[in-house]
Amino acid sequence: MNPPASAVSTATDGTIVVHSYLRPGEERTLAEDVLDGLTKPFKELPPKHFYDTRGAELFDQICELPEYYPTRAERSILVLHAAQIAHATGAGEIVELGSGTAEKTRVLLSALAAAGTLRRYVPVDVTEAMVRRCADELTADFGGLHVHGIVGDFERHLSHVPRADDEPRIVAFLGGTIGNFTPGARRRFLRQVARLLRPGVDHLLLGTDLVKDPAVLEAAYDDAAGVTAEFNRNVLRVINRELGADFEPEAFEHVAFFDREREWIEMRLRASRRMHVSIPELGLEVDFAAREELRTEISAKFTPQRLRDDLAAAGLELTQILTDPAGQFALSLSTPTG
Ligand code: AVJ
Repeated sequence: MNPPASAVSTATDGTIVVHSYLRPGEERTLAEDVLDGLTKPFKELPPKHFYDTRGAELFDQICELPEYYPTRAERSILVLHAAQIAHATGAGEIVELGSGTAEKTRVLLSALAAAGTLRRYVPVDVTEAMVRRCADELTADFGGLHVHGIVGDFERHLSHVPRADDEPRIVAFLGGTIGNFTPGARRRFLRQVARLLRPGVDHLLLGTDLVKDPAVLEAAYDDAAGVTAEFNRNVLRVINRELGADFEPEAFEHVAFFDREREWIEMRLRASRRMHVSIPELGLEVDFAAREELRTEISAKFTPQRLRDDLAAAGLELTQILTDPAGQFALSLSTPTG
């Protein structure tokens, strides 16, 4: 285990510790991913680069859209079942992967506090300001709570998650972000997550969007107000700013469709005409044919059976699956089989 690039305690009484594993300017692996993705026969970019400040704002707006049900559905499950999750797990600690504003997590923290078990929160997020802000706010709101923040990428820095104590732990991965992984990578990632958990003691709390009417799914990723389209094009603005590229974001059309074979939503950007793009920081010149598409995200949708199978392949046994009243989204609890 490498030492953190920086370790800062912000509270004098030791309730907050924040460790950063990102060197300055290395919040993401953008340059490598762009070079890799834009030189493939079918161009693609990983979705994690959507989320600069503007991208995070646009995502927050998406969560409020009438068409985008996952956030509301997941929150309703938490509101309805948090006490039961607290009871079933007896958790003293929540480790949250991609914690962001921790907005939905508060529901769970409140339930653990009410059950009298809450002790520590371990947010893992690439945005240092987010980790610090939620550490400050949550320690102010939950008396006696310790926060051990990790500024890092949950795909690369899981080994820095502190060892579990005596109390049971929940590792939470909410929002359906697991859907961004392709099936093979998804199982590999779940196996890594499973290593943070002790069999029969600790639980993974996983949010997954469910397979449903394609029209409902497609509307959620192609809203009438065009917010998702802006979110999609934002990745080109990130590349322009960070790597000096000259993409014309407006010359790319937003494309979102449900792949019925693979049962995932795919988002793409389609070049409206032939285009030449320079990316000076990479010494890279990229050509787009008219109507050529660049894949920017997959968002997999699950059936209960697929969820069970993926978890099992990662050495995790599903112990509970909770859905919202409309049956749109699932939160599951699972524990290593040992
Ligand atoms: C944050 C990955 C869960 O896949 O639904 C929302 C991102 N993309 N609208 C999702 C997203 C387009 C979102 N996740």
